[in-house]
Amino acid sequence: MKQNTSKRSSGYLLIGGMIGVFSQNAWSEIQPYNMPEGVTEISHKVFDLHMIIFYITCVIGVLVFGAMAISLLRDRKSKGVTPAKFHESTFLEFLWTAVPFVILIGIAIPAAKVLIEMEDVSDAEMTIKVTGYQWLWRYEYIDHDIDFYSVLKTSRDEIYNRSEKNENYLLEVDNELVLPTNRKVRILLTSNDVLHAWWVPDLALKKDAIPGYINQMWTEIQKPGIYRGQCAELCGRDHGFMPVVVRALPPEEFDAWVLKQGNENVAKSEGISTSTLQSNKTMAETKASSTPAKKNQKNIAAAVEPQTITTQ
Ligand SMILES: [Cu+2]
Repeated sequence: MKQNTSKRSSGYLLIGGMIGVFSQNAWSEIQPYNMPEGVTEISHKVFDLHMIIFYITCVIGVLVFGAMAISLLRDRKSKGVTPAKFHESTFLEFLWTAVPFVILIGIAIPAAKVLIEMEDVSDAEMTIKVTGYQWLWRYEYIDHDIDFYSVLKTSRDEIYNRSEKNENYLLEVDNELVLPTNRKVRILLTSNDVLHAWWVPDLALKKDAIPGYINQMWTEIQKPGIYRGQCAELCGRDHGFMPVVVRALPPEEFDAWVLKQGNENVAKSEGISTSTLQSNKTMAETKASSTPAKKNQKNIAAAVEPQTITTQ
């Protein structure tokens, strides 16, 4: 009996040691594969929730599979163990209903708090309307009269392996969504054709863009930088070719950018809205052509900003 206890405690020590070594050395290696912590208060909260729930599931996993392993080894038939005979144990039934219920409530309370906070778009300092198109995004700065389209910048040569793929392959656009840091920005989200989803992991923002319906979300970025995302709703052939790129600038730089854009973009966008629709039509018509993607890329790019085509 004494031997058994010492065996058991050395086993616990081994497991504890393994967990300790793992958490110190491997954590930094695993982190890139984990959910990003992000650059907003909400994204940090989402990350913390994710980790808490991950640890809870780890503990449950260890307990359940540990109990199974122990009983498989210790109480096996070959050892002459006779099964316990109990039926309709009220206490056990109460226990295995109550314990998961308590765990779920324990998870639901902090999760609901974060969800409510995520949905609270009140007191936003500025509003941006995002519209999904097959296969590009349109950004309208409601308070600043800025309006532009954002199209994939990766060249078709890279896509078809005719040239080396760059670091931001399929995650780069001609016109980035420029946002200020430390300002609450409300984002209205809709679509012009099919379901899309606007997703930027570092901002913990991901919502469907639904035609005929306006979704809303908000963000307040804490750190200047470039944050990349993608369309996250299968929206047709070029679903993988409509990335989202957000450039977060400090407030002063953002204000300077707004001044610079000014009326120039308003004038530009008025000419674009009809030509983009035409280009989408052309895209559908050219589906059967031999290099449709290349042709379509040209069409969209031409519609958006003829002078910036350098990708072909
Ligand atoms: Cu899409």
